[in-house]
Amino acid sequence: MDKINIKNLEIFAYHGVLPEEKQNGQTFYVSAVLFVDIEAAGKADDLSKSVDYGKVSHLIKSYVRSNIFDLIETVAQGLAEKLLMEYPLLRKVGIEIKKPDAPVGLPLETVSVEIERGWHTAYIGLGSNLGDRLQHLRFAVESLRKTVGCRLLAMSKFISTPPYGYEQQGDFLNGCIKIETFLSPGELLNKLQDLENQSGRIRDVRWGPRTLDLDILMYDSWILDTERLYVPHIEMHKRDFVLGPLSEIAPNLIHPIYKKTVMQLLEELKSKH
Ligand code: A4P
Ligand code: MG
Repeated sequence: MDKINIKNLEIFAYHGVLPEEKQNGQTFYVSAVLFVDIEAAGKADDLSKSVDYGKVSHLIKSYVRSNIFDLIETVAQGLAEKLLMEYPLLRKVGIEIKKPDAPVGLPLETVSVEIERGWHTAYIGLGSNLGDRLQHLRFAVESLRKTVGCRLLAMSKFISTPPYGYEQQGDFLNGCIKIETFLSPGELLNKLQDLENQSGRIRDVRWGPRTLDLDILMYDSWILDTERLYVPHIEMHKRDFVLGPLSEIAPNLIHPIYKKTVMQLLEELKSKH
């Protein structure tokens, strides 16, 4: 992807763990790599189709000066999030923060941190079969829409489905949404579990009744197999209540393990019934 570079912007600011760093301040050098598709701007000679590096530089300066953090890691993280939220055309941003006068007590040129953060596409499955089901699903969608670092891109219809797995329970209302997020999969799961808890969910029976269930179905085409998180969702290809709504908003999305589209997985599943 195309890039715009801002190199070694000099900013006097007050970040550091030691009290004297917060008191006296020191010079930081901030570099940013802005990943943005600039072909249209280049062809039309039109700044509104690109990201204005002048404005970005001023925003970086004001952010770095007006906050005081212990860690340059925190400065970099906050800055990356701020830029991604502020500039819709930015797909990804790289931030480097150098602190040449860091009080290390040894001769060195500089210490620095360097991070990259960007937007990812995720699909979330929603389910509820306790209480006001529609209200719970709406609450989840609206909360995610308002979450910093999440943008709602598409939403399926909500459908009523018979319980799968543990059958001694009421019908579910299911749906799914497509979001863009700069949260990592782990942070996104934290957010989803937080919303499940806010809806009053009590975890007792596995696959049992719940006010709100939010599962990460896909996260780009990443494959994750960790203690907390399995992505794509381990059961999604076996469930019509997932594939049905998903096929409505992403029929051609390819499952990175089975290498089949959502539509193909749904048709295969239907042919097994
Ligand atoms: N976890 C691992 N991978 C993921 C992921 N991709 N997304 C872990 C979300 N969580 C993931 O989940 C248990 C643990 O799974 C989490 O702590 C997380 O670290 P949970 O939500 O606490 O428990 P659960 O939902 O009872 O278990 P599970 O296995 O997630 O169940 P499912 O798959 O959510 O299925 N029938 C119909 N018709 N509609 C439904 O929506 N849902 C279920 C629950 C059963 N039957 C259903 C429906
Ligand atoms: Mg779940």
